[in-house]
Order: sequence, then C-alpha cells, then structure tokens
Amino acid sequence: MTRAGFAAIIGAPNAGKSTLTNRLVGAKVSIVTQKVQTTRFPVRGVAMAGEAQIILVDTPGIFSPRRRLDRAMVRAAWGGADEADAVVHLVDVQAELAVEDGSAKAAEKRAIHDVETIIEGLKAAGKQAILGMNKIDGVKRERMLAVVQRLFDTGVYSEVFMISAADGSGVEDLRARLAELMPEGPWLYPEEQTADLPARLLAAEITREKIYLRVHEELPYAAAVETTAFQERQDGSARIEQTIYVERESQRPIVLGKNGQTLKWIGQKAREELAELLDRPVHLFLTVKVDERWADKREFYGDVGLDFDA
Ligand SMILES: Nc1nc2c(ncn2[C@@H]2O[C@H](COP(=O)(O)OP(=O)(O)OP(=O)(O)O)[C@@H](O)[C@H]2O)c(=O)[nH]1
Ligand SMILES: [Mg+2]
Repeated sequence: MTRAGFAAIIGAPNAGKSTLTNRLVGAKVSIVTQKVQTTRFPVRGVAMAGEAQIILVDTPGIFSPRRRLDRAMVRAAWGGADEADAVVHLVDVQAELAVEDGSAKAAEKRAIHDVETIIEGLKAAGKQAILGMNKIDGVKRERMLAVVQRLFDTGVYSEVFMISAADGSGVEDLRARLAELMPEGPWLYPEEQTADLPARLLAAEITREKIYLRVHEELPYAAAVETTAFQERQDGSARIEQTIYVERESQRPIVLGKNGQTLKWIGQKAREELAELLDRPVHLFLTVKVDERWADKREFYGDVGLDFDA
C-alpha cells in the first residue's frame, strides 16, 4: 500500500527550513542563504520514504509582517500548514541558547519572538505540530534539554526531533515519522520528480540566491529577479534573460560592483548552477533595473502564488 501527502515546514526566518527540505528531498529545490526571509513563497519538494511519498512544503519564515510582501509571505506560510497532513515547526536551537546565555544578536532575539508568535498561531488553529529542533550540530545535548522542555510544555507539539539539517543528524528518523503520517493513497508525483517549480521561476530563484550570498549585508531589504526570456536553442543550450530589480538608485552600484565585477560573479555562479540543474549549457544575461515599487506590483504576486491582498 502506497502513501502520499503533504508535510509543511514552518518556522521563524532562518530556522533552516529550506536546508531541511533540500536534505529530505536529496536535491536542491529551495534556495538557502544566511539572510533572513530568503524563501518568499511555498516551494514544494518531493521526498520518498519506502512506499511513502512526502510532498514537503517549504514555507516563508513566519514573523511580524509590515510590508505587503511580508504579509503575503506569512499568509502563505500559514496556508501551507493549514492544508498539510503533517506540520513540522522548525526551531533554531542555537538562537534559543544564544538568547538564554545573553549572547544573542538582534536577529536571534527576533527569531525567539517569532517562535512565540508561531506557538500562539498553532494554539489558535488548534493544530498539533512536530517540533523540529534544528542546528544541533556543535551544541551540547544537556544544554538543549531545557529549551526542548520549555517549548514542549506549551502543549502544541505532539513529538520532538533533534536534528541538524546541515549535517543530516536525526533527519532519517524525522523522514520515517513523516512517512507514517502520510495518508494511504497513490503517489501524487512521478517517482523521479523532485520539484514542481517552473523552470523560469527556478532560474530566477537561483539568481536571487547568488545575489543574497554576495551582497546580503549591503542590500537591506532585498531584490527581486524576473526571468524575461527562456529559450531552448537548436544546439541544446538554454538562453535565459533576467532582470534584477532593486528599490533604489543607490542599490544599483551595489549589485553591479566595481567595473561590474559583482554582477559578473552573480551571473557566473547562477549560470553554473543552472547548467547543472537543467543539465545543458546555459547562456545567462542579467540586467539591473531600479523600481521602487516592485514589491507592490500585482503581477509579481500572482506569478509565485502569493496573495496580493493579504
Ligand atoms: N549550523 C547549522 N546551520 C544551519 C542548519 N540548517 C540551516 N543552517 C543555516 O541557516 C541559514 C538559513 O538556512 P535556510 O535553510 O535558508 O533557512 P530558512 O528557514 O529556509 O530561512 P527563510 O527562508 O529566510 O525563512 C543558512 O545559512 C544555513 O546554512 C543546521 O542544521 N546547522
Ligand atoms: Mg527558506
């Protein structure tokens, strides 16, 4: 008897949701950076566990939203949890411990606040979640137990898994448990498929990842990438044109870099990864545009399945 269903991964920004999704799928389906709020819309990845197919829904981090895009992202994250057969709330144990021992930076303090918001949200929804304590690598077990106990005492969790999405510890136990929670039924995707993001969107995400990896400190709120042309060529290669949107004129030179070196690096890294993912040579052309209202454009939301009016 086969099983198939949805498992949503929710959590504060930077908890490691996309890293865990990729690890469970065994392929890169969702981009990962050290910057918070990397994932903007739910990304599906297909993981197999024996006869069970687990469709992972990697969601944007849940935090207190202010701008339109933030609201849409948080709404989408809760939407992902709502429709799932299993919900994993992923918590960055290193951030929790940093707050306890007083060494926390601003981002870690925010993460703790976000964890509380999520617990309240789960309570309000009457949903039980699996608690995934992530980033246990390099942390002493005794130190984590008090944190786990405090979170578990909130009553919103059915069970706990201690994992490292980065090095894989504990992840197979979580996979096996998720498989059990999937309802009986036929598989929803062909066995060899790992993702369902359209190629244009995937290509845009890969470029966005490279931008964040390279200039995350200088670009406070981020950029958007749109694939404007995607052509399969006669010789088997792909020709991809993309526009990078930044919000201010002052951000253009950040993305370009001295003599265009930064943009060149971004383009080269993105092209290499795309060539591997698409399994063919890729010609990538990047243009940088300033549009202070890109985050308020309705088309952008529809394209990635976000609710413009959230
Ligand atoms: N040490 C350690 N770092 C991790 C682990 N999992 C993820 N990270 C790092 O944490 C950062 C954030 O990882 P992501 O997977 O992008 O986190 P996310 O929860 O998807 O973040 P958003 O999409 O912004 O909500 C990256 O720098 C990862 O390399 C882990 O198990 N251990
Ligand atoms: Mg993510």
